Amino acid sequence: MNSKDYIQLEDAYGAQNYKPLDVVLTRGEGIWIWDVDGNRYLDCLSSYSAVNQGHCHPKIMRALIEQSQRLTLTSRAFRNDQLGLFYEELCELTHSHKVLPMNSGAEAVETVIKAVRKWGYKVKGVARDQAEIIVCANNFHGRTITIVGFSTDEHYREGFGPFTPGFKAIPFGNARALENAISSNTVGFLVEPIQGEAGVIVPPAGYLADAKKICEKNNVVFILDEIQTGLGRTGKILAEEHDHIEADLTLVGKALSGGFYPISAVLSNVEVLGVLRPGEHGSTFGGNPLACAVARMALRVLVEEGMVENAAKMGEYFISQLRNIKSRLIKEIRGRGLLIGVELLPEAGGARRFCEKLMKAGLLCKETHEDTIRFAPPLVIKKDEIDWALEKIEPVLMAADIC
Ligand code: IF1
Repeated sequence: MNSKDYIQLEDAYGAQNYKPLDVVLTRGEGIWIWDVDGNRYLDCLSSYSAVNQGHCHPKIMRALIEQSQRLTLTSRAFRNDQLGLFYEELCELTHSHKVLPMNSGAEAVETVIKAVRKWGYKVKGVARDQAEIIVCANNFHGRTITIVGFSTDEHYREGFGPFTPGFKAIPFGNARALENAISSNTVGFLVEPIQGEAGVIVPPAGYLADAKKICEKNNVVFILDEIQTGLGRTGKILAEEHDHIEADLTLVGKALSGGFYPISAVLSNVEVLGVLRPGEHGSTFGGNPLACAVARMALRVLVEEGMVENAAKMGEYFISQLRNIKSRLIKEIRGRGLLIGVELLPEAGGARRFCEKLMKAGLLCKETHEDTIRFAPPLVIKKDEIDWALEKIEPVLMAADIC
């Protein structure tokens, strides 16, 4: 079978909830992935930052295989020998005190919504069913009904109502707007340190620190969604470190397993998670031994192999070199570490075509919000590999004929 055969099969049987590039991948190693026709590509998406450690990292693979031959799932009706060690190692790395493990990023977001509402009623004294959570315009926190209900992007909401009440959206990056939006019913402020899906929108310096101060002053829980920005992506373990702050609650996922297995977690620096009593929240697979064993190794290689420092160094280099490309199509280049967005001017006709051209040149990336190309390679990328990528990117961005 060749690519065309696989595509036909997928289209014949699959729901059409994605419009993927027509590349059929079959093998991955580090920053490289191969399609079924033997073509090699540099992965500049890292599965939206779930493969920070590089594809099929041998040590994480070994941890998966070894644990899968011992014990995979016990349910939380019983304990297992991986969970406590995972908690301890994750808390040490992120300066957290409590962990609640889940599976997908959206489940971690739903968990934090439940916990912070319950904290509002039990601790802050908000009247029953009146709790309010502030979010930012152009947010992306997942795809459940509650989460898309507080999205400001019609594309994610259309046809899925009615939605969950109790959310208020404010402009991203504006601390004053946060202060003005807080009421006596406000229990939490949920925000991404950098808005990934919105187009790699980096807030003004000090915004997160100001937001944290405003939350502290108003007894509001400050929640950072680091599912995409966390675990080294921006050149720090957590993106909050750029503002020298610690969120009250932090969400991690994606690269928590290096792309081997769905695992996410809610990390707490205050006793918000303490309001959840036995039986009030959970999931079948949350905190299973296989996920925990994989996550423990994924975190270990991230640190032991210097991936976070590499992301900082290589990200700085990648951004500086992109900024040297004198293409009249580029509106702005944004990012931190290896989370980079190249926004094109409207006259470029949308970023998708550039991603298709880059695919033909051997580089896989993804457009976001029409005009922005996201570059987010695995954190193990080396300088000469970035140079290789730039040799493909420059001609595509300089090509006048693409318009
Ligand atoms: C898709 C992008 C989309 C996230 C943040 C929570 C979640 C995500 C900051 C939910 C997930 C993924 C979902 C995936 C594509 C990708 C994505 F933002 F990364 F680009 F969709 F907008 N918080 N983002 O980025 O985590 O439940 O997916 O594990 O849905 O196609 P999840």
